[in-house]
Formats: sequence, structure tokens, C-alpha cells
Amino acid sequence: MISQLEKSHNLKGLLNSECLEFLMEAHSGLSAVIAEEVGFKGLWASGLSMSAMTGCRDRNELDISEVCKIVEWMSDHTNIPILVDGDTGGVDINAARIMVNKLVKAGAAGVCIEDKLYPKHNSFLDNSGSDLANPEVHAGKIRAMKDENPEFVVIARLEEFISGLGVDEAYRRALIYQEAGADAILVHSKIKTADEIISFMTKWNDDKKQGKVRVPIVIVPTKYYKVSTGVFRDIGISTVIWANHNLRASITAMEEVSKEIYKNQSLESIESRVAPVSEVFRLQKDSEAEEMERKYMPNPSEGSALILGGKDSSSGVSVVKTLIDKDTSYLAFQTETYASRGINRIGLVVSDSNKGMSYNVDKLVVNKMHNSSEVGSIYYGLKECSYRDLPFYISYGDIAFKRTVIDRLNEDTEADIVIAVESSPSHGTHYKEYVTLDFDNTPKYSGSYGIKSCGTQEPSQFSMIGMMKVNSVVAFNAMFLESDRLRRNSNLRFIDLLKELLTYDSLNIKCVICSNHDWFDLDDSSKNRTKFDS
Ligand code: SPV
Ligand code: MG
Repeated sequence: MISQLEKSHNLKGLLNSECLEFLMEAHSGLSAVIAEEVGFKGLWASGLSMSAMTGCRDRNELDISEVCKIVEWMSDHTNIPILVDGDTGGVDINAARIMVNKLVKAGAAGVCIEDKLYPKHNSFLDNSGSDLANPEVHAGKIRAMKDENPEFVVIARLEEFISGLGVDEAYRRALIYQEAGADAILVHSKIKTADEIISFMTKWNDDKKQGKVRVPIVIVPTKYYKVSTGVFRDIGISTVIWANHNLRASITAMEEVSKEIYKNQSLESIESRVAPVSEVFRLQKDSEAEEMERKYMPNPSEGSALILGGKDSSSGVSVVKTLIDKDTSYLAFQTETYASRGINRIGLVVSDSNKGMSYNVDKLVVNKMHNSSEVGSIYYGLKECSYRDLPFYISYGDIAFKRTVIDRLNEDTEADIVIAVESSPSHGTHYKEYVTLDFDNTPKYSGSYGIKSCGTQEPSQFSMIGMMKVNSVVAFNAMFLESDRLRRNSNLRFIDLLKELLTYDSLNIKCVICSNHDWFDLDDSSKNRTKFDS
């Protein structure tokens, strides 16, 4: 994490750099994270955007503590410097001093204060311009702020062009503010061309050529957006602020989506146009939280498991038969195999008609839609089980497997989901779920492989044995959301869920290849069950 002091230094670095630099507007932790991720080196905490985000107006309706809270969210989740829109710098000199200290604590790198009277209103409102501050009072605020914390960046913003005063008055004040200690001057303009900015820069550059010290100049081209960036470079601008475009982009997107959902009373038409929930988790760095939990939380368990108790007898396979069979209880066999690897919390999903039986498991989950959907069983199972017990194994009640299958799954600790497959697709009577892997055809029982395609048609290199490991909260959540979405379709199976999960770019799904000696399908009478005593 970069310290506040470093952030101030980095902002000074941007202001004084040889090339034209850019600050992107942000108004929330999320928009700040996005702007940093796309590559911006600094952020503008816009007063207009922060107030709009809260539903307030840009008229000092937010107090400094509220602004600081938003800035803190932004700075907590980013490493790039934040220049905060400090409006007028508060009601007076003491308010300006308090502002600096509070913003430093919130992690801001600097503040920009405009030479208007408190309470200000946005410079693009029609009636703006009649509220200029006395420049000596404004300079006093700048001096007080710099004395309070000399490292903290203070930028003085000129409102003279906004007020209809010419370049001479703007220039006169710029020198007063520079003299007071401002690290840079922001020249504001609301006309559609860069004429005012150019007239200012011509004088500024002339003075510089004569050896006079002139601080960097910052601009906000919201109204003269058609002027090419090359012009700003040519006239020696230091930094351009894209002042409100994340806010305005989000307004457009929210209006469009809200209207459409309201009109259609359905989400279907917009789903492909909105960020998937997994993207929200990614931006929140949820997997990092999960990693830390695993690192620091005492957790005697090596994970948890869910056994899907097969289908109802109506569909040909009896859950009772497969789980509690004559002399050997295959349910006990599965739970003991899990326990041998420290996996003690086990949930079992059964159909409504089988719920009265006695099962020796940690949690009994009833799939109310059991007759129709395997995906429904996965949904109910995930719903009832806690992701804190990752990794989370899922196996079908219709198989028996050795602990070596768990070990194979655990060889891949990186993938979000690891699926056990075997190389012979000839087994089984009802799990015709095949995958083609990124596999070079050398028989191997090590390593894990990505999935090129999956389906229910032979031939394919590999078939799924009915066991998998969910290794991340992101994967857990994606499976939960997708199984919820699909579960009402009858007869959907894991393969249908997998097809959906494979469309998630953010999910890393891998397969490990198991030996067909390590497991068998209880409905495959060709296999000798007695081999499974070990
Ligand atoms: C802001 O983004 O709040 C600004 C810039 O102060 S402007 O809205 O252009 O005045
Ligand atoms: Mg503002």
C-alpha cells in the first residue's frame, strides 16, 4: 500500500512531468478502481460527481466529513494519487486548514480550491460567475493550507474566465496564488474553444521564456472537448482533467437499463449488456479476502463436500439403492473417503420422498424439484452449504471413489473449479458427459488440463466421473447463480451448468485425469465393487 505522503509526491511528479498527464474523474471506490485498472496515473475526486453520486447538488451540500468518506473509499482501494475538488476550500481560512488535515487522513494527495465565495455552485450552471472571492483571502487560504502540511499538494483554480473577466484578471490572480504557494494553477473555462486557455498560456509561456518561475497549468476541457489533445501538449499544459465522465457514463447506463427492465418486467434483454456478477466480485478483489480468510482463520476442516443423492426411482435409479445398499453403504463409503482427507462437513441432497430416511451426514438438503433437475440438486446443495469450508467437493451418490480421486483434484490448487475425468468414455449408464481437453494424447495421470469443449455426444477423449472440486468463492458464487438460473428447466444436468460456467472469462476451470480403477459407477454392473475395500 502506498502511503499518503508518497501519493502527494507522485501527484507532484505528474504535475511537473515533461509530458502531458491526465487525471480521470472518480466518485466512488469502484470508479476509482476501474480508472486505475485501465491505466490512469491519477484521479480527480470531482465535487460535481461526488455530490451527484449521493443525490446532492454541487453547492456545498456535502460537508467535508462526507467528502472525506468518499475519498477514503477511493484511496483505500487504489495506489494512484487523488486530487480532491475542495470547492472554495471551506468557508474561511480555518475551515481550509481543517480540510487539509482531514483530506490527508483520508489518503488524498492534494486539493484544488477555486476562488469563489462559499457556498459555491457548479461553474457550468447558468448563474455562476457572480460569486468571485477576494483574491487576497483566497491566497490566505492557500498559504494556510501549505503551512498546515507543506507536502500536501494545493492547486489554485481560477474562475475569472467563468465570470466573464478577461485574461488579465485571471493572470493577475494566478500570480498571487503562485506567490502564496500553490503547486499548480487550474485555469477553468466554459467556452467551446480553447481560446481563453491559449490566451492565458501565451502570457504564461512568455514569462517563462524570460526566466520567470511559473508553476504547472491544469485544465478541464469538459466544454471544449472537441479541441484535440495535441493542442494542449503544444501550448505546454501540464495536466488535463477528464472531470466527470465516469459519472456521466454511469448515468447513461443506469437510465438505459432501468428503463428497459421497467418496461419488459424481465432481465433477459439486458443480461448480456451488464457486467456479470463475477466482474463485481473481481473488482472487489473478493478472492483476496478469501485467501486471507484461509490464511488467518483457524479452520480444522480441509474443506466440505456435497453428495448429490441420485435421481428418484421414477427416473430409473433409486437414491436409496445407490446410497444405502445391502451390506455395503456407499454413502458411508463416500463419507469415510472424504473424512480420510479431513473433509468432515458433508451435505447430502435427496428428493422429497427420501427425506424421511436416516442418513449419517452433517446436513440433509431436500431438492424440492428433484425429479426433474440435477442442476436443482446442485442449487439447493450450494444454497445450504457455507463457502467458508472451501475447497468444496461435489460428488454424485451413484459413484464410489477412492481417496486418490480427492488427491488428484487437490493437485490443482489454482483453478477455480477442478473436474475429475477418466480417459475411457465407455463406462456408465447414465452419465454421458464428455469433455475434450487441451491434452497432447500422451497418457498422463498428472497435471490439469483446460476444457476445449464439452457435450453429451461420443466420441470425446474423456468422460466426467461425477466428482469435482470448487476452489474459490468466485466459482462457488457463479455455480450458485447459474444453477439458480437453470434449475427450473427440467432434466438439466451438470454438463449444462458447465457449459454456462465455461462462458465466464474470469473462471479458470480445469480437469484432472483419473484412473478407472479409482472409482466406479454403481449402475455399471460390469465393475466389481469388492475391489473398493481399501
Ligand atoms: C467538478 O468536477 O466538480 C469540477 C469541475 O469542479 S467542473 O464541474 O467542470 O466545474
Ligand atoms: Mg467542482
